[in-house]
Amino acid sequence: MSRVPMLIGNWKMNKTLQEARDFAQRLGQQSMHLKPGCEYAICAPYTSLHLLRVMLPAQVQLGAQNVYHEVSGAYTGEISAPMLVDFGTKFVLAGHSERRAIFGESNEMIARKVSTIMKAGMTPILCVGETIAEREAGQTEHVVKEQVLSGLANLESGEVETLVIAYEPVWAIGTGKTASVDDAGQVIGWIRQILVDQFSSSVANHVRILYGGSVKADNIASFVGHPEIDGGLVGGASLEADSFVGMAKAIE
Ligand code: G2H
Repeated sequence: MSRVPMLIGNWKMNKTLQEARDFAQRLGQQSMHLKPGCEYAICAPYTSLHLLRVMLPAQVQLGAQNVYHEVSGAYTGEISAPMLVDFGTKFVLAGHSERRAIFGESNEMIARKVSTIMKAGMTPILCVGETIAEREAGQTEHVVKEQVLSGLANLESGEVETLVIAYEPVWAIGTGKTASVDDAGQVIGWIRQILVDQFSSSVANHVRILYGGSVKADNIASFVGHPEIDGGLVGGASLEADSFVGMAKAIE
């Protein structure tokens, strides 16, 4: 089946309000390049969500980078799913390797976030990927399988088919190194097979699986050209509107 491709920006901990405003204005000036055949979103810091909701071109949806699994209460510093829904947030990242490595998020915590996001009516983008040590030890398939299955453990199959998975090999994130298209396609093929085995072919065929890791305007077309790869989750190259548009043009 043909899945709608996606271009998702992950701003990480970047941009003041003024910088976010400048981005949105510049993107708005070039919004004619954002085509209906592709889905676009920016996963921004919480502090920019309101501004982006008002200023982003209508084709670009709003995403967040994290959420807490409780709805409200004494959880100082956290943000809940209903709060994100209030902002018009459509996508939320879960399990990004920086959250796993820097903030100690376990597969179990990530599974709770994934179901919280889904139950709130938003779409989780479950991020998975191996470290260089795991790759060199031949553990990529095993690590990714565990991350996928545990991340989806609290979902029904009807919920699984609406979600997005991003395969981001840790060694390719922000390093300028990318996986080869064939390597990324192979791992994404494994992920789809995991979904077939655990759920069904129909479910697996609906799930969009993105590649992430040093994606930019001059390499995104080759990734999206691979039949298994449904788009890109992009950090550094999503920070400038011209670069975001360059990627949008490349995957038209
Ligand atoms: C991976 C990616 C976005 P970058 O973290 O999630 O970032 O494109 O900068 O490697």
